[in-house]
Amino acid sequence: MQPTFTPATGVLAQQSLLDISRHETLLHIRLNRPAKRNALSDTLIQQLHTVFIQLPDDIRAAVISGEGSHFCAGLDLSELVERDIHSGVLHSRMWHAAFDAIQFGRVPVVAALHGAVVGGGLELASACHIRVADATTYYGLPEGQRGIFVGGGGSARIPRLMGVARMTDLMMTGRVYDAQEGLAVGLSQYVVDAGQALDKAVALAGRIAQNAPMSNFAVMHALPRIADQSQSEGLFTESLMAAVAESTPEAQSRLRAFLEGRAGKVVKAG
Ligand code: 1HE
Repeated sequence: MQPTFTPATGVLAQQSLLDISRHETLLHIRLNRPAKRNALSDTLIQQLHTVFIQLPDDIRAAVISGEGSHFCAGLDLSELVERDIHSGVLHSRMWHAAFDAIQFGRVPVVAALHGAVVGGGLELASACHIRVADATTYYGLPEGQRGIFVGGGGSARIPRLMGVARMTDLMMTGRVYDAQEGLAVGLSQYVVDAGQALDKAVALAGRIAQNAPMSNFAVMHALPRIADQSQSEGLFTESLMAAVAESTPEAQSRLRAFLEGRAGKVVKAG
C-alpha cells in the first residue's frame, strides 16, 4: 500500500512529459509518454535533467517509474534520422549529463521497472541506484538490430552490473532477459509480483530516506569511484570518506543513540 503522493509544484510541475508527485521527503518521477512507450525524446531527456538538478532541498530519495504497459522503449527512434556526426556526439553527451545528474546527484534513486526496459530505457535504469523489477519486466539492447550503439552511458554502466560478455551477447544476438534472468545477472536487485514494483520501490525509497544524507552520499559517490580505482587508491579514498561521514553531527548522534539503547538493532529478514 503506497502513501498518498501529491502533485509537485513549481519547476517540477512544468515538465510536461513527466508526472511528478511527492510524499514527505520522497519524489516520484513517472515517465509519462505511454502512447510512445515512454520513448526518450530529447525533450524527455532534458526534462529528466532539469528535475535532477533542481530537486527541492527537502527531498531525500526519488523513485522513477513508467506510465502504461512498459517502463521505457529507449531512444525515440523517430528523432534519430539524419543526425550528423557532431550533433550525434552532442546528443550522446546530453544523455550523459542527464543520467550523471541521476547517478551522481544528491539523492538515491530507485527505479520501478515493468514491461520493456530496452535500449536507452536500460541505460536510464542503470543510472539509478536500486532497481526493482516486477515479473513482467524484460531487458534488451536492440541497438545492434537498429544499426546504432549505446549512447546514454550504457557501455560504462551496464557492464558494471552484468559484465561485458553478457552485454555483448544482448547487443550482438538480440537476446532478451526476463525478470528472473535480470535478477540473476545483477540488472535488478529485487523482483516482485506483476504490478508491485512501484509499491516496493516506494517502500525502499522510504527506508533509504531515513539514512543520514552523508551516508547515502558516500554510497552513491564513493562506492562506484572506489570500484574504478586500484585497491591502494580505493582504500585511501575509503579512509577519507569514512572519516568525513563519521565526523558529521548526525553520525555522532546516531552512534550515541545506539549506545544508549535508543536505536534499532540489525534484525534477520522474514
Ligand atoms: C517508439 C519507440 C521508440 C515504441 N522510438 N517510437 N528502442 C527500440 O528499438 C525498441 C522499439 N520498440 C519496441 O520494440 C516496442 O515498441 C516495445 C516492445 C517497446 C513495445 O511494444 P508495443 O507492442 O507495446 O508497442 P508498439 O505498438 O510497438 O508501439 C506503440 C507506439 O510507440 C508506436 O507508435 P504509433 O504512432 O505507431 O502508435 C511505436 O512506433 C512507438 N514507439 N518504441 C519511437 N523507441 C542514447 S542511445 C539509446 C539507443 C536505444 O535506445 S536503441 C533502442 C531503441
